[in-house]
Amino acid sequence: MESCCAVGRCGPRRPGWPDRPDQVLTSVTLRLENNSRMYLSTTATRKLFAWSLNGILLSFAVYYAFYKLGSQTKDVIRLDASVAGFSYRKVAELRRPTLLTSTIADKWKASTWTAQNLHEHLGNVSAYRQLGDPVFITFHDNKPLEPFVKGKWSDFNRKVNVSVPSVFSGKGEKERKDTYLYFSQNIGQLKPQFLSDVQPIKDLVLNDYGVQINLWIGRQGITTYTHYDATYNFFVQIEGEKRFTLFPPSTEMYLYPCLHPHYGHSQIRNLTDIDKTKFPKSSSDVKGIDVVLRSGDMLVLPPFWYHRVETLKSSVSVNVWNDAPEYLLMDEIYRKPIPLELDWELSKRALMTRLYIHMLAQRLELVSDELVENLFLTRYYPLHGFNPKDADLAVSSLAREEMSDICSSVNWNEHAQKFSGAADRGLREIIPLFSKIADTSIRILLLGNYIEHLANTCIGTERVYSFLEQCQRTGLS
Ligand SMILES: O=C(O)CCC(=O)C(=O)O
Repeated sequence: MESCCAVGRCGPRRPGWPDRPDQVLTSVTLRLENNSRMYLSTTATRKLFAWSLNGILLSFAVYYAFYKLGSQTKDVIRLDASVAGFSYRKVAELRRPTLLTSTIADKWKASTWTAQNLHEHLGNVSAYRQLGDPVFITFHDNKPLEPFVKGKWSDFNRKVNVSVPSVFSGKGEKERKDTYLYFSQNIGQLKPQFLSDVQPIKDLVLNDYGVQINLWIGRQGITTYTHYDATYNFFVQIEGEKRFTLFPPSTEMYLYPCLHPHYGHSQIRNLTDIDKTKFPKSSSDVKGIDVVLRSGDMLVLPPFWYHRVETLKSSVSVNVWNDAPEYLLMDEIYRKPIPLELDWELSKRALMTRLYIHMLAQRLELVSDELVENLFLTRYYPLHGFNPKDADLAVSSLAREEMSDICSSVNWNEHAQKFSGAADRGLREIIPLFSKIADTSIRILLLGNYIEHLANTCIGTERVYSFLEQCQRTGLS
């Protein structure tokens, strides 16, 4: 059976951007400084960078500088991007959040965008609207909602047609003070002029696939909730101010399941005062790194870093997403066949899936029981098991009985002997791909997504919760 990609994969999906300029690589010459005024940019160092064309030496120096600065300050690293030979790619590939000034975006016509001139060029825009709540979690348009979720799309997203000044004033179709409007759109879908206003851009285009440029317009108070993206992100503040709060991929964020419209986002609403009964694996607060972006600043945000973004002053921003290599790897993994047949009876499919997950974890030197327990307790339990009366998920009692019967009646050893050959053939295809994901936290995150995908594809959306619940209750080994 070929696996399909019904489940959200490595992070909020991005539609492709059709017109991509070619990329050009430049050698690296950097001037580094950080908030606390610790300079690496002594004259000697700069001369060394400027004179030397030795890539290895330069890379070593840059790595060393990031290591030194990163270990001595909690602040994000700051660099001046105007130095000759500066490379956006090198900085992005170091995967450390970095704030750049004097960037290529200073040359954009877009750097002169204001609410007024954008209004003249854009006319009315289709903005997301929320009443009473400035925190935006999803930006989806009319995607079919999985049967797994109790809500309707209207609970998650509403859009209204408004002018740019209305987006800033919050006065959309209703004159309510607590109306929050947020405009976020792929620039490729706007008039061609918008793309020409963000030229030159080739230095920010790292791949010849999966690149998207977006425009964000919103008023003070609007907040994009904590989530990760499977993309390198060059985020340019054109007007106003935004505060990014950043968390490394190793942070336990209690993500929404992949089948939930909020997937890729944290379920924890208040990271500074965490409810330990609902989210027991967290410490009582999770401290992020705050970075304030002002007009002309560019944040280089690495893939899989969690970020929460608050608009401090009414804001216009443009960003460039480039799919991370992990995104491509997962694409390849999701296309590999899963070694079972969909016309097998349910119990056989469930047992095979369970065995497959167990062997997959083992081959990646992880303890399968811990992996599945963690997946269930962090993504699923808080949404349903914690408070079934107020639950967000549609979990049927029939599915729970079915899964409980299957898992309690089986002789695992006999089953494992029978199917391990087939499982082994499937795993030989995907283990080398998972092994290429160097960062352990990212690998475990994406493995969790893949396990959800296996359960969804092989056993059915409405049984995913009960399947994982039973696996964590009975264990897999
Ligand atoms: O600016 C925002 O509100 C959100 C930006 C964001 O999440 C991103 O660029 O990935």
